[in-house]
Amino acid sequence: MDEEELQDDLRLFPVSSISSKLHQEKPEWNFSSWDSFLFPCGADSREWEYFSGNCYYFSLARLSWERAREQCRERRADLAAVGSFAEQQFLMSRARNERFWIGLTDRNSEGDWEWVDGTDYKSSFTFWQEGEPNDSGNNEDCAHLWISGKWNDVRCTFECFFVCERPLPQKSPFSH
Ligand SMILES: [Ca+2]
Ligand SMILES: [Ca+2]
Repeated sequence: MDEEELQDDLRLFPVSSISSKLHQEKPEWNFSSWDSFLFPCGADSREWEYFSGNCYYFSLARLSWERAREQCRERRADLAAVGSFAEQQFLMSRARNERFWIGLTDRNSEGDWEWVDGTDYKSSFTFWQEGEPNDSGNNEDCAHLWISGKWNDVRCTFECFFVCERPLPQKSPFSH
């Protein structure tokens, strides 16, 4: 509504009537609703960040890829699967050139990269650093974000930060 319409509304509905109207609607717009609106990933877990239908957790601790994945699963999530450049941009804006594990590995079969969420690797977005993945020392099977957010493979026992991802909770007003 523009300013003129707003003025009209204020004339039609004196403040007292608006305030009583708000009061009546309280059950619909209670604190819990506002929390879901302001914190779609959960008001009680504000370390989770929302982006495009998913919630992301950026770890403060460094762990091996396997331990990192366990930590994500304990949070009802999994290591992040990067499905688009938009998602990549979001992740790199937070990773800030630090190493963060993502849910991409070729542990099962050398050179056959697999996303933990089942996304088909061969037909999907990739963002490897130039010259990577290089399986250095024949022992690099887990992928992480690095300089400028580009991906590198490193040994899975290396300890670095990690990013978990989970779909937005169903109860949120943003989900359909
Ligand atoms: Ca490898
Ligand atoms: Ca490498």
